[in-house]
Order: sequence, then C-alpha cells, then structure tokens
Amino acid sequence: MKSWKIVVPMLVVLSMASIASAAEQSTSSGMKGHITVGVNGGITVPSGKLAADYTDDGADMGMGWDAGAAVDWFATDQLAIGADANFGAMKAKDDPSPGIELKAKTTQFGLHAKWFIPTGGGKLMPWLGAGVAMYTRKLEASGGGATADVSDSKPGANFGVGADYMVSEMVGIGINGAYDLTFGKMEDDVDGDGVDDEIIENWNLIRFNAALTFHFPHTTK
Ligand SMILES: [Ca+2]
Repeated sequence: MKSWKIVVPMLVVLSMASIASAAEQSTSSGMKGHITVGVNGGITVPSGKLAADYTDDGADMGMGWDAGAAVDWFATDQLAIGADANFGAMKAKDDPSPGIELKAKTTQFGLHAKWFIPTGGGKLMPWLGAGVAMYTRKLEASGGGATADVSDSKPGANFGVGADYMVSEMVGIGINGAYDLTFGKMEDDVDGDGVDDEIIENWNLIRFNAALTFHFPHTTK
C-alpha cells in the first residue's frame, strides 16, 4: 500500500486551511466569496530522471512549454480552494536514435488550496499553494511518419508559490512557480516477456507560469 503518498499532501492542504483560518481575523482584503477563473502558460522544466541523460536511465528531456486553467473560490479572504487542469510537453535534448524524436507529455487534473499571505489588502497578493492531482504521463517517440508511446496515470502532488497583482477590481496578473511530484515509476512490458519493465524511475517537473485571473466578486459584504 502506498496510500500515505496521497495522505501526506492532503494533510498539507488541510493544515494550510487551518493556518489560513487562523490568519483570517488579522486582515481583510475583501476577497472572501470571490470566484476566480484563471489561465496560465509558461515553461516546464524536467527534474530527476526526466532530465537525466539516457546513459543515466533518464529521458534526456529539455525545457518545454505548458498551459492550464483553474477555478477557485475564496472560502476566506486568505484561503482559496479550487480545481485545476494543466498540460505540458517537453522534447529530448538529443534524439534517442537517428531520425527518432522523443517527447514527454504530462496532463494533470487536480484540486488545490492557495493561502494568500496577509498584506493588509494591497493590490499585490503573494501566495503559497499545494495540491493533489492525477497525472497522465506519456513518453512519445516519433519518426518516419510513425508514432509510438507508453503512458500511465498516477497520483501526485504539487507545491507552488506565486504573486498576483490586481490591475483592476476584476483582473489579476501574476507569476508563479510549482513543483510537481508524481508517485511511482512508469512500467510497461516493452520486450513482451509478460513481465513489466521499468521505463523511467520517476517523473517530476517544475513549472514557471504567467497567469491571468478574472475575479467575480461577491455581492454582499
Ligand atoms: Ca518485459
């Protein structure tokens, strides 16, 4: 059983929620009740075996791009909880063999909490975030008009930090970084002997994104 791997990030989210509720009395930014819809895009950077050279059992990935969207609800002025989706793609720095191109694609759907650090209600809103997600991980080789891939879906967790700046009552722009940690090695029976073979030992990445967020304020104070 590896269920603790999902329990630990859930506890992180819950403890952030209690910290945020304790901090709630201290300031009032007027965010409570806001529903926000955001889009983000930027670069995705491989970590661990995704970044390691082929000779080190890695996928030799280089930096790629990613994009996503999120919906949040401010439960308090400081705490937002929400759902997110993100897609990112990277390409190997060197072709695994002549004429073959290797890509790593990650699709995630998750739930998260963001704690906005009390600033006394200014336009700049720094935050810390944590979330859990299901990650679909795909290694895709293409060449000579053909494509082959190996993929799986695993749970994972992400931890982020960022800052949003309210350019108007309804629009925020921001920057953020997140570390995504997916749980479990990728395995597949590539040689057909009925026993799964290890494809890659771990699948972790970092995302640096710009974000555009639309706020739909509450109607009552
Ligand atoms: Ca095998």
